[in-house]
Amino acid sequence: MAGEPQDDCLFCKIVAGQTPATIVRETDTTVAFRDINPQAPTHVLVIPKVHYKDAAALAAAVPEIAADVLREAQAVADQEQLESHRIVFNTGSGAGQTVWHAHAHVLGGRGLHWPPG
Ligand code: D5M
Repeated sequence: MAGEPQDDCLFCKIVAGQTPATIVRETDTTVAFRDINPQAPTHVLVIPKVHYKDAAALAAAVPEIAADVLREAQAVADQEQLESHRIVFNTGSGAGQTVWHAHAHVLGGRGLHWPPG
């Protein structure tokens, strides 16, 4: 069923506590943890606890939880005391998405160039 945990999903396993992660924040609907392959001094992922394959599917099905993810992404930036930061939802393989459970990247702690690659 839509939103239900998927057995083959790495981020569902992090939500369930079956795969370790360095969790920095958690709410009823979201988990934030450090990216295993950081691209900046601060690189945290914020995910919804429900499973949707990408940000577009999440926003369409449960916009209130998409808003929770965005609110928590900003809360991570505040908690990490980032002077400036970038919040990114890679959506689709052409945009570099590799994990098919919606997630926001929070990047900061260094200068960030625009446009990104
Ligand atoms: O981003 C997927 C991100 O997920 C990528 O930056 C690596 C990160 N990743 C993959 N496995 C893990 C674990 N186990 N812990 C923490 N972070 C992880 P995408 O936008 O899909 O390319």
